Amino acid sequence: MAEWWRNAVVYQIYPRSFQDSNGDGIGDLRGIISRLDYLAQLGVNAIWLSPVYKSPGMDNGYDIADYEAIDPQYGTMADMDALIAEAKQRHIRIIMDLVVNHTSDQHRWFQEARKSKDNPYRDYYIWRDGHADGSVPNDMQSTFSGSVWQFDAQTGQYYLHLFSPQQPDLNWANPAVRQAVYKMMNFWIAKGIGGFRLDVIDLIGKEPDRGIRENGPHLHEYLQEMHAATFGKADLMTVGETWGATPQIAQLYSDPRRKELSMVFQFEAMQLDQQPGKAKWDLRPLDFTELKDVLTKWQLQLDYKHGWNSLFWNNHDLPRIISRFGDEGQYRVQSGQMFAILLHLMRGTPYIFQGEEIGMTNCPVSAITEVNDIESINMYHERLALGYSKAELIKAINVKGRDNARTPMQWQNAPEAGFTTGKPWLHVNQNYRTINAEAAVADPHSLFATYQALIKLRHQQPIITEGSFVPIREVPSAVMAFYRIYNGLKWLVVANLSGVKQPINLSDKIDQILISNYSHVPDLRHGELPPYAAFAAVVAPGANQ
Ligand code: TEU
Ligand code: CA
Repeated sequence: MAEWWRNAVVYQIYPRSFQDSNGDGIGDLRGIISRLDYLAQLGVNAIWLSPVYKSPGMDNGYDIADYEAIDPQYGTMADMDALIAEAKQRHIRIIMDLVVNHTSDQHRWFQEARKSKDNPYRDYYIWRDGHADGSVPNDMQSTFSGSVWQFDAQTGQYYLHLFSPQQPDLNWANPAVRQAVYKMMNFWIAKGIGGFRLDVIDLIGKEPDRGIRENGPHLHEYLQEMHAATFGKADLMTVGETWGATPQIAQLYSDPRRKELSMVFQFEAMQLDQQPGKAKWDLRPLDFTELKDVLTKWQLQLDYKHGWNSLFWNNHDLPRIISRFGDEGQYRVQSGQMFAILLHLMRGTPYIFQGEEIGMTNCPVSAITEVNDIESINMYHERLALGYSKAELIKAINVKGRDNARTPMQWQNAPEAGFTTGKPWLHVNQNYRTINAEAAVADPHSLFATYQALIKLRHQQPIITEGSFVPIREVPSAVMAFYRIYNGLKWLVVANLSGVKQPINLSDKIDQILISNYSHVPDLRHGELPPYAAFAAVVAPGANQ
């Protein structure tokens, strides 16, 4: 299996917050181009670009009004072509965000569809009559609060929106919708892009009349059809966003014999700090054993001959990992390095979200007026009406809100962190004076240096991509340790997930340290791992037992 993406590292850019080039306070394509050398220095192989298409911006671009046009706030199609070309010169591929579960209500298809019941585009969306008393067709709830059904007075019917009312769901059961999407995908493939990240792709097979939202009965059929009609013949990487995947489901998507996707994002570990069966806002402390068990389960249960994992801690929807599961104070760098070493030495394709490589942290707010994200704002008002207190809601937003990941990239110790010469669309985290790319790049012991080393290691050592994963069970609950084994070579990876010292007692002998976030690696037999310590080492042959 020689596909390029198996030993690639992908960097996610949230364009709005990456680099502004014209002082309007909004990141743009020219800004990204100006930072490509930084990404080349980091060593990444691909950029997953969050949406830059024409959009009214209700959900920061995840509400698309025209899939084949660039939104003027991000630049022009010529800028987009330049980005693809400039990236290619640096051996970096551009992965486009494909948001086809829904469009914007400003998309021409929807504008047509809502005109009349017999409009040719009517069936591009999902319309239902209300009950005799006028009430909604059923009680399904939107991810962004409230009913999934929005009444449209013009034709007297409801349309389905799993997200905001400005994001009507496409009707994938309609072959014309599917063909229109494939045509659009081929438009982008012809431009020389490197692949697609498929937004909430597990929802396209929804059957609202049966209450089915994810993993609908025709989902995989649609993906196989898409594969054949679009990226199947090209050398592209595809990654589906699938909140509801189990390892068995992930296998269905990523088994090359089934001709669907390269891999999926699954979020099991990302749901460990919420109360089971409740919303992400219903907080619960992380249990290290659970985190370890989930990571291990995915490594062991996906059959690598016939499937592939993605690996990530962060994205534009998630709080920053250092603030979330690590320590944003005293051990900010060490905990960030521990998460990096742990993740990048597992099997699968790793993703880095902008700012993760310099250890950016959450950015708390004190009132709802400081919040931009539609999900947080809607939840706040919904729960306020249910009797929750403002203080507990702001707390939940500070722990889990999506703006945490979306504050502007911190480039240097300069006004607005060097992100813009104007007023940024979202506040800059004031810790930019110490946490910024310029400082990180200059420091050989920085988190940036760790990411750089890990990426280089992956590119040089096939054991990281190909080696088997063997968990080590005889370690304290806050320690995760495993071997990677390949062609007679054996690596040991050890990570202290906690902020307290942990004993270690392993019988291996170390030949060579590959990477470590402390200057000394403890004695394996009777040693002690300092807070958040992590290292990888080559195990001396035959020295075990
Ligand atoms: O996210 C999918 C999704 O379900 C999110 O709403 C998720 O539940 C939530 O953000 C967790 O905090 C994708 C995109 O990544 C997200 O940015 C979009 O808002 C959403 O789809 C709609 O397109
Ligand atoms: Ca701009």
